[in-house]
Amino acid sequence: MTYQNIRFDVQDGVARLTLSRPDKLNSFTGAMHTELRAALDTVQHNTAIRVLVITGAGRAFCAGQDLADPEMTVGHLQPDIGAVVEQHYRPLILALQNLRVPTVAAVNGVAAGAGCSLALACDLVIAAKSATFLQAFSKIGLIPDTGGTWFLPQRVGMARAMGLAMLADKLPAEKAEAWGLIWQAVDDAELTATVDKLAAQLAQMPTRALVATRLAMHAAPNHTLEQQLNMEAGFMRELGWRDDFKEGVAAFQQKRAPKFTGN
Ligand code: T3D
Repeated sequence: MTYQNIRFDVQDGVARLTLSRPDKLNSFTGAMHTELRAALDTVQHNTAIRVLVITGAGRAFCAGQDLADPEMTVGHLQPDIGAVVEQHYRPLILALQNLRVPTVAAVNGVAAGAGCSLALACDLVIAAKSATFLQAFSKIGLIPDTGGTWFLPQRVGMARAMGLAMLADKLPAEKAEAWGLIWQAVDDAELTATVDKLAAQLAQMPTRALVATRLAMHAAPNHTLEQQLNMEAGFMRELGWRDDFKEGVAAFQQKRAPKFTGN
């Protein structure tokens, strides 16, 4: 597929997806969603890929839904926003949640609305210190979608999630780090190097274990302790048969660095 609204490249096991409508702060259009789906499908099926990095072109990460995109409305007089969410945003977040590789959001600038939710749907969020996180939804009479009502309270607790969602104040990256919304805020000039190093590290790690960690962590809030212990046992059983477990133990015993393959 030829991409017009994103850039997508793969190198050394790292897939980089750049939202690329910088003049509109990389806001989502129907065309961009189509391209995102294609890129995520490539990541899911190309076993050479071991990590996905998502970032934005220009000064923003993503300003959420393009509020001027006619393609995103279903029906002309009364747009069915629920249908837009079901057709575009729901599949996007489920694809990320079920992706077979770890994901990193490199938040280079403002992440607003569904753009903020997109970042929070990634396993690790690294932001430039000048970046901000904005639950823009209440300003236009909507609720945090694209998983926002799920990710926000899990990451920062109910009091902060409610404050962010209702008041729609911009949260600076350093405060987002202090609140546990994101993993790390770094100097703007350090963002690319920090993310490149992290991505290279993740690409050498036992991929299946990282993804099982994501799935188990996110399942926990809806499980009893016993259910969670059962889930952990199931993942441990599956991972214990894998090459990467054998390699990890062998490397430990032979006092050498492991060479994980993601299998
Ligand atoms: O179908 C559905 O609606 C369902 C899905 C909903 C999910 C959602 O994401 S709802 C939330 C949508 N997003 C927003 O409400 C955010 C709107 N944008 C802003 O609040 C601000 O732009 C920012 C806080 C993100 C950044 O502010 P600032 O001052 O740095 O930039 P700016 O001047 O406002 O924007 C620069 C340009 O980008 C400007 O275009 P222009 O005037 O230079 O031609 C602006 O219109 C454009 N832009 C920014 N955000 C959007 C956008 N254009 C379309 N849609 C946007 N979301």
